[in-house]
Amino acid sequence: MNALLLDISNAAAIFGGEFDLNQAVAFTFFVGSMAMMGATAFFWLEMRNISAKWRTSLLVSGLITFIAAVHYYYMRDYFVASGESPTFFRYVDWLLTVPLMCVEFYLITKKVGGKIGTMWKLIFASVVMLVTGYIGEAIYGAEVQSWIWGLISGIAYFYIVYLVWAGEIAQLAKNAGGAVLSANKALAWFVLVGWAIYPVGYILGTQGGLFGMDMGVDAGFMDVVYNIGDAVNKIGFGLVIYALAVSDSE
Ligand SMILES: *C/C=C(C)/C=C/C=C(C)/C=C/C1=C(C)CCCC1(C)C
Repeated sequence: MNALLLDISNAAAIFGGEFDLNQAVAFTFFVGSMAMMGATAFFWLEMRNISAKWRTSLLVSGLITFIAAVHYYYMRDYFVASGESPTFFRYVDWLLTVPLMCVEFYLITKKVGGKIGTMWKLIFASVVMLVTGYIGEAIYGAEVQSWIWGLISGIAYFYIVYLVWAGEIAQLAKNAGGAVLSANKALAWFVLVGWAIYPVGYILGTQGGLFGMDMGVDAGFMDVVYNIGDAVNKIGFGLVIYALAVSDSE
């Protein structure tokens, strides 16, 4: 409750004109947590209104936002207590939620012949992307070689982009046509555009992120960008799947 009051007074301070970046950051963690919780309730409660074959997809959508809601709750506390970016928690959150987003691609194409091996390729690439990104940001962030870790991470990212835009996932969606094809298109846009904010953030916010050049962007500012990006990516992703499930349940 104290936390809530603090956030409400933060909001008042932000909208009242005395802008304070730290308060804005804490506030976006708080709103992020609430938005993810609300989305979770929505996805799970809607499971009974759609045809049985789409329920697992909606369950996973809710798991993604639920895991994020819990992490956001902790990240807000960590940030308020230490004044530092909760990089570790953010990566733990991503390490759980991004592979689940990969599972979603498998689940929507499974009904048209999608293979479990494709799911593992996506999951493996996402783990490589995140582990190398974490090493580059948290361990070598202040050093020149952080851009090399960022590059390896970026290659894994583009492999995921390839799989969903032109590779196996895209082929399956094309064969399926109709609602699955359009849902895959929308999800692929999320991966290409929505997910791109993270490498951009890495380049701007990590000291050695761009070939060793320090772009000097404030970590707090990056937190706000990530918080907005996460909400759009995780809730938006789930809503695309919800729309597919509804259109295919009629
Ligand atoms: C809900 C959270 C999501 C969708 C997080 C996605 C994160 C990424 C796509 C991160 C990618 C990175 C690179 C491609 C290079 C630099 C390091 C990362 C980890 C920021």
